[in-house]
Amino acid sequence: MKWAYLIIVLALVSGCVSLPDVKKPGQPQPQQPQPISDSSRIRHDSGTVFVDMIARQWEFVPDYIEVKKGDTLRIEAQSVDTLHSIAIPDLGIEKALEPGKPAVIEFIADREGEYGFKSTKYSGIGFLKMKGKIVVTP
Ligand SMILES: [Cu+2]
Repeated sequence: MKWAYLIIVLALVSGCVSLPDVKKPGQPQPQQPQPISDSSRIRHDSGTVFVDMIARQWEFVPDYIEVKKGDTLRIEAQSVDTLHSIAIPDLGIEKALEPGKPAVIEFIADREGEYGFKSTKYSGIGFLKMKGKIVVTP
């Protein structure tokens, strides 16, 4: 019996097993992630548009990017929670976004139009909402 007790204690201490998180009434709820301003993550610099993008359940921030035809678009994307991806089907681009492993997408926006992007990895119930748009203006 002592051994069984010791094993349970070790499992709890090591984090293999966790006790259910008991919510006490009156305790503050955990904070939701704050929305991050889109424009703060987009920087224009002499013909290149730099985008510092995050992917999370279940959105891209920013989810709307406008560039001028001829601009170079450089997107550095990273997941802040679980496995996502960023795919731009019309451009044949797809990159997996593993947490902690940023991916870079860079291309010259040489055709006007709208290019949708999305996550193609199932990342939970809301993953179909993970969409955005790149607009290339004249
Ligand atoms: Cu996703």
